[in-house]
Amino acid sequence: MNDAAKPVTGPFEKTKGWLDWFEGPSKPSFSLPRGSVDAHCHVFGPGAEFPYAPERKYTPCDASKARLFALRDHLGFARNVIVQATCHGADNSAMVDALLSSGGKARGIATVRSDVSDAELNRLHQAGVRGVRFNFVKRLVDFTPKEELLAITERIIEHDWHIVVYFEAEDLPELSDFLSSLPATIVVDHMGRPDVTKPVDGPEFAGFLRFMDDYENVWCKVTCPERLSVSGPPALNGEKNAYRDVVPFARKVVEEFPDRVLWGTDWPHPNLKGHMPDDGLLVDFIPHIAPAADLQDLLLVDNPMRLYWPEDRRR
Ligand code: 0GY
Repeated sequence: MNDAAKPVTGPFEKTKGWLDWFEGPSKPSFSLPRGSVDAHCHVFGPGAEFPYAPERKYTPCDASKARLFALRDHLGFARNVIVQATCHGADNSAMVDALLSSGGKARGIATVRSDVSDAELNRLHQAGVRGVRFNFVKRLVDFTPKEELLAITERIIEHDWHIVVYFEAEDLPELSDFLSSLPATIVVDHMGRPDVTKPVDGPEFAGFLRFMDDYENVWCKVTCPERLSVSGPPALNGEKNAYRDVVPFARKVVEEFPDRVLWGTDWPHPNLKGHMPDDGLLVDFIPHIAPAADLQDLLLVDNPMRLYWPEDRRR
């Protein structure tokens, strides 16, 4: 129940209308396979310790590493991939601090600039960073020229990192040549944000599927139904069959590209507007998009382990 507003510490004030993460999530009915990875989540601050970036587009409530790790254990995940949130800009301190406190159970995706030093890249790698995020969503970040993104790519490929990309569906046609030219694995956030009111077999989503089909280095996070859904129902009040309008999209990607998909909670769910999901019920979304046990194993264990912990893979 979200009855008490959660704080932001330090000299900050939450963005007006900010929805705080859900307190007391339910226990999922779906039993996650052993060794499951939450491959998309964030930490926010705490602001008093890790100040939010001056260039940020929103100010969240704090969402600490301790809360993230408690959620991991409660839901039944073994590991996390912590993605640098835009509210921290290119200061990766909060994310790195979480990685270093995780006992090896978290890897990270950083935001860096092309003038990042070798020493800093080495430090990030040692802490568990395995990729960078290129964010093209205009409401979240200022524009970064493609030359700068290429220069960053050149810096990170020697570490064998990959690139997580976040864009809106309408921007894929303009971006696809650029993204497919990058000499690294590309992981697309939230299925490229499809408009789920359009048909799953319509031209827009077909374009995304073709992009994945054409480029074997492109992976996809089948995440964020709570962000993409229009007709719900939301993962609240015991609803174990939530976000039905998103299911056909995610299920299609899982079934067509079973060894290039990842899943994550997106906790603490920045910038949601209508509701804040119960993360336990969000986990109950998984068997609707990956109904068979072999698909669940790939989505939740084998694929993220291959990308983030190749040295610990079970096979
Ligand atoms: C997400 C989604 C969002 C924000 C961020 O880094 C971020 O600020 O990722 C969003 O507002 O869509 O991927 O968690």
